[in-house]
Amino acid sequence: MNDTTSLLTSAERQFFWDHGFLGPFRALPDDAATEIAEDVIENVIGGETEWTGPHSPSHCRHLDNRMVYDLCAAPSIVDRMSELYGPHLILWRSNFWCKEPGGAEVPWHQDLINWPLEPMVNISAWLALDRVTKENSCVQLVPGSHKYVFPFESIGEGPVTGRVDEAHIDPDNVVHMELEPGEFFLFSEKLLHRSNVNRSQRRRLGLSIRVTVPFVKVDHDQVFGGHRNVVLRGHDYMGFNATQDAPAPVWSEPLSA
Ligand SMILES: O=C(O)CCC(=O)C(=O)O
Repeated sequence: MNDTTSLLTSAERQFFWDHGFLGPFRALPDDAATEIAEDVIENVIGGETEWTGPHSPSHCRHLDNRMVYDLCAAPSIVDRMSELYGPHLILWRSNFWCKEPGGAEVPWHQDLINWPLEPMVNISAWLALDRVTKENSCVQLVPGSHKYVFPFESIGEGPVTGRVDEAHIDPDNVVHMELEPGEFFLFSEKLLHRSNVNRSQRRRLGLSIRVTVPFVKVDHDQVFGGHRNVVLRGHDYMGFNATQDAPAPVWSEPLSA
């Protein structure tokens, strides 16, 4: 890796490998993120849609909405992912996480437990579109937990299907990932994380962006019937997954910080 053109220092790359997360970094300006948040609420997860995938309308909207795809493809995010996972990156999933005041807890979990990837290789970005603090339930995470797979209890078919018991977590080793609109952090599919009940009067909107590499086989039917990957960077040099193009552009400029 040529450090003169890298966004990440070698110390930051080492931090990611040691701790399973990295950030925050900025993907887009604060005011642009705030404007996009309203667009997402009104037109993506709140608007009319023919999208009937699971967890519709919050899940995998990069497949049918260019604005969502552009968020997933923000160079600040993809460049950093590429410095950790290489030049060929595959976008296979995305989820909006909108918590209105009073919105429910997301329990401690590791993302890998129900993901149809073989082998299990994924890097996620959690991008804040609202200001995210402890009060409105920022993501909490356990540094270093990505080195283990924890036992879990099944909790159903929601966006999170398994809960890891709090007994496995040292409360003194929990990081609260507070973010300004437009900021994101990166994390591994094995990192233990959760979020609290939203005890504030402020909404909390974020987007999780899930990215793998071409040698990982995705069981598309387990994501949903008709699911496809989108090549985010480089090319799909294996070619054994189904892919589609990104939705047609509506903006002339890529998002930048
Ligand atoms: O935003 C949340 O509350 C949970 C996020 C999460 O579990 C994830 O992005 O994997």
